[in-house]
Amino acid sequence: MGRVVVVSNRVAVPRRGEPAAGGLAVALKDMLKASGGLWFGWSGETRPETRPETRAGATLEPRRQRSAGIDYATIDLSEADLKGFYAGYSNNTLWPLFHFRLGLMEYDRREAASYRKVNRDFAQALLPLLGPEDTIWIHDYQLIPMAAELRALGAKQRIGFFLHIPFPPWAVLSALPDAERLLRDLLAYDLIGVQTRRDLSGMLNCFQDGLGLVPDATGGVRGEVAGQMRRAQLSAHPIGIDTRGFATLARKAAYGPETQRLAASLGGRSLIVGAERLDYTKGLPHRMRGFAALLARFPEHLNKVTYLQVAARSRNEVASYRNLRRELDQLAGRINGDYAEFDWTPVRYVARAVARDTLAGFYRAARVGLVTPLRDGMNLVAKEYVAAQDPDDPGVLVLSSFAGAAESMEGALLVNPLDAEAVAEQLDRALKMPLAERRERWDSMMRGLEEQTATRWAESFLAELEELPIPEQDVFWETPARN
Ligand code: GDG
Repeated sequence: MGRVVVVSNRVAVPRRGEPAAGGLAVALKDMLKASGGLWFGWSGETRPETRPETRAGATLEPRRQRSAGIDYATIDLSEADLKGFYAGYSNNTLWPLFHFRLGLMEYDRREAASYRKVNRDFAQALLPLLGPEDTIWIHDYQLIPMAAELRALGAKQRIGFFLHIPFPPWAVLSALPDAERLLRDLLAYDLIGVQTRRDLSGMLNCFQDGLGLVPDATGGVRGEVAGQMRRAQLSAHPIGIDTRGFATLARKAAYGPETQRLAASLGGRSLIVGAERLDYTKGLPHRMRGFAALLARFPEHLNKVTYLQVAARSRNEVASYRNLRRELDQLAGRINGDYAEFDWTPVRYVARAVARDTLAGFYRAARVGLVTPLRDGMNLVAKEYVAAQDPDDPGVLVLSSFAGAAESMEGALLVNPLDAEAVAEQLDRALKMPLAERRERWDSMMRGLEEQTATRWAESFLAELEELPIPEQDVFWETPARN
């Protein structure tokens, strides 16, 4: 039996004294520990351009570390790579495109070349660390071409890919000048996992309309990549959280000093909570306008409700993120200017991250979780909010129908985040919802979350990958003489 080798753009090697990581990292680490696996990716550090390994054609030597039973191998990126591959093509081209935001997408051929170069660097650095029986699991939009690069170098192992963000249909994807190449890159994987049925249909539509590949009866597509005919299986594997662990964290945090201070400061008012990275896909300005519409249309909530928005700063190197920050600063200021009383501030806007347990306590203290992204692969905040509730007196989740989570969280009040009046109506409904209905809705969502955990997600993806028929090339790996 080989190991599982996880590849992700960022690898967070745990340092002593650091707080416990989020559910996804925990699930992956448990799985890696069990398989004696390896985690490979970018260290988060940059290296000077003058170092010899920065020269074209030179293979990067990964830094090896072992921590808590897991092997880590990381490489540094140059400043130029960081700009072209990461800030440029990954976050300023693919991220807006995959979230259906064509107006924000920028394209630059040099950045596209940098994206490909870094994927090749990753493949070259990983290849010598691989054994023939290993199963490789590559994550997310930054690394789509990595399997094609590994195949071009001769890798025959099973390689799976999981996309954490949405996948748009061809009508949207075709705006990308490299769209066909990117689709072809995907064919180098044995299994492509997406979050939802909606993403799956987007991807199948792209293969069909973009490459003319008709999916077979079991949801696979067959096509040529790196000089080989390959078949990629496509399937939806919705990600979950460590539901029990998060519920425990929230229960404990409720007695912690931060949650106690928050509760005392509310003066008996209901709390609406939102928490995410400060990202334009999360619909923060629309959400603030929805909250303002609640105060305008339903004056009975004036001085009775407080909206706390935690917005952890993110990707400050990209201009659209800096613009968003300015817009939110203004909006929060204006809503408070319009509606505040000398003893009540309707919007509390915190533009930085809070500790994970503090956040869990805040979720539990909130009567409403307001999660209204304009597009989202899944959205774990929605799941965490539900897991954090007090079963005897649970709050209500108001959720965007454009979050992947909406496919499986039927107990939420679904809303189109672009319609401020609709957000206001659902907030009003949530704030007035009787206990019996809150319990019923919460029970149904919590049952789903207990089944669909992060661990189950990782297990089901890997089980499907490992059950796929071994491609013929694997035989050649064992006996290269036959080639
Ligand atoms: C991508 C996809 C998909 C937020 N604020 C703070 C904080 N958070 C934590 C949340 C949650 C995580 O960050 C955010 O996860 P999401 O799933 O909501 O969103 P993305 O970061 O965009 O993740 C997404 C996910 O991948 C997994 O596949 O669901 O659709 O876009 O865990 O709690 N954590 C702390 N302080 C904060 O202020 N400590």
